[in-house]
Amino acid sequence: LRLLAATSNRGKLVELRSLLSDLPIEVLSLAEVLPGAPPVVEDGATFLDNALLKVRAGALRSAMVTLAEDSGLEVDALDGRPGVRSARFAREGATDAENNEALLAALADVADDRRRARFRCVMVLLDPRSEAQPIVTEGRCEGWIGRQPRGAGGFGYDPLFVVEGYGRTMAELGEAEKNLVSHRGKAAREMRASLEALVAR
Ligand code: ITT
Repeated sequence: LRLLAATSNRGKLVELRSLLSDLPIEVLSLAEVLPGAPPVVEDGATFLDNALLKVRAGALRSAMVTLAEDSGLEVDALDGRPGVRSARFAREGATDAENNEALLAALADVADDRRRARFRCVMVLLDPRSEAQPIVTEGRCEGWIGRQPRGAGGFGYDPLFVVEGYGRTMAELGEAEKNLVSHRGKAAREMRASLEALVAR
């Protein structure tokens, strides 16, 4: 099965390829399938809204089975922010380093026991060759926000996100370990049966 992974985020693409590597699926990137396509305006209010915007745009333009996901970090002390704005918390087009800095600044006065947070990932699969509705799965990973970045793995807020029960940041886990505990890993495993059904179709 040829699958379009409708994401412009390099870190997500690497993880999606790894998570699906034991299935007979060729994961193609937006850059490979739709070079030069304009970015999708992600103005939805929820992770699901944005994931649907991305999967529908990808499937419409490519006519391929398409997988998209919208994800982000919810910090309790910030009433769930940055949430759907995680990629642009510091500013539009921010780098991961800028976002991490902005998050540390926003939490500077928040005590250690009030820094609880979670990563969420809403994943959507759409087969434009059928009338079927998009299939939606979700994964979450609980943890808290540290005081300084630690670790060199992963991407985004990984160096600041201390995984519940691990005492290490997401960036201190290896790729396989991150996949086992991450929001994206959980959403992808929940999507497996649907992907296998499409492979068999
Ligand atoms: P696409 O929309 O093209 O997929 P994006 O980076 O804009 O790429 P999102 O709008 O879903 O994707 O924003 C997700 C942001 O949430 C991402 O840029 C990171 O800042 C953060 N994030 C999501 N998953 C993460 C993870 O596994 N580790 C660290 N940060 C993550």
